[in-house]
Amino acid sequence: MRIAILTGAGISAESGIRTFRATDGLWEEHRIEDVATPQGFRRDPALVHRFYNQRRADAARAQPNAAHRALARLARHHQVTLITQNVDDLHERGGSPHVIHMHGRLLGALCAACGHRWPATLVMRAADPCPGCGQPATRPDIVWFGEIPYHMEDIWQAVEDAEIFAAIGTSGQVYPAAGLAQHAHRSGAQTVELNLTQTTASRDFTQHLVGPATRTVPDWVD
Ligand code: BV8
Repeated sequence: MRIAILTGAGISAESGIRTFRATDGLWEEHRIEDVATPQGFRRDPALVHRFYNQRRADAARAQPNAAHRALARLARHHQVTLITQNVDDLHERGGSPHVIHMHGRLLGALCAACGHRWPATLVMRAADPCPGCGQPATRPDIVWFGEIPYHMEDIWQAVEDAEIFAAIGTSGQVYPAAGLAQHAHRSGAQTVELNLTQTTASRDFTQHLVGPATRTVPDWVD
């Protein structure tokens, strides 16, 4: 079977990583414009680095859960394209061999001046010189609002080719990720949503598995 899977913050919630749009979510405490846009970074790079340094520390302490591990098992028996909006590395640590990080990675650094990429250190500062060009223009390798998500051609293609499309733990509020279910549906895939609740994107799915990811994902996989 060719299976395309899109994961969001909900799959890492039970590993102790905060989601974005819950009442105790990250966007309740931080304004998107301040910490997750290129304009915010230009205005106050130190604030943005503090936000991501904290998130890097939180992710380093978290452990993959039963849902991450179940998706790794699925890939042993099927042709799985695992697309995540998450910037943590819990899919990799849960055993998934190939993960497409469409919104970037906490473990990556990017030079805002020349585009060079290198592994992030736990604590980063904008004044850190780029190993490529030497400019003090270090930023997290994260796709912010208004920027183009990574690997979009491969993602659209995998979703179009999939026989099954599953979205796990995502609210379906951020595009283009939120448009993938409809694309899969129109391309003839069976579409399944795994979430704690119904979402604004639920109408794009033919099947709904409601409950915490650590229960619904292993049930669905095994
Ligand atoms: C782009 C940084 C052009 C990473 C993130 C006006 C109208 C329409 C669109 C736009 C518009 N204005 C701007 C846009 C475009 C914009 C957008 O969609 N805005 C929305 C808000 C309207 N999009 C962009 O700017 C994107 N770029 O469009 O470029 C383009 C693109 C392609 C081709 C050409 C041009 C860039 C988007 C990237 C944004 N980056 N953040 C970071 O710091 O982490 S987005 C942010 O939201 C997160 O990164 C995350 O990846 C993303 C999605 O959130 P979710 O993962 O879904 O998390 P959320 O909290 O919302 O939901 C959690 C879900 O889990 C809930 O449903 C909950 O019920 C569930 N859950 C909780 N616990 C569990 C659970 N489920 C199961 N088990 C549990 N235990």
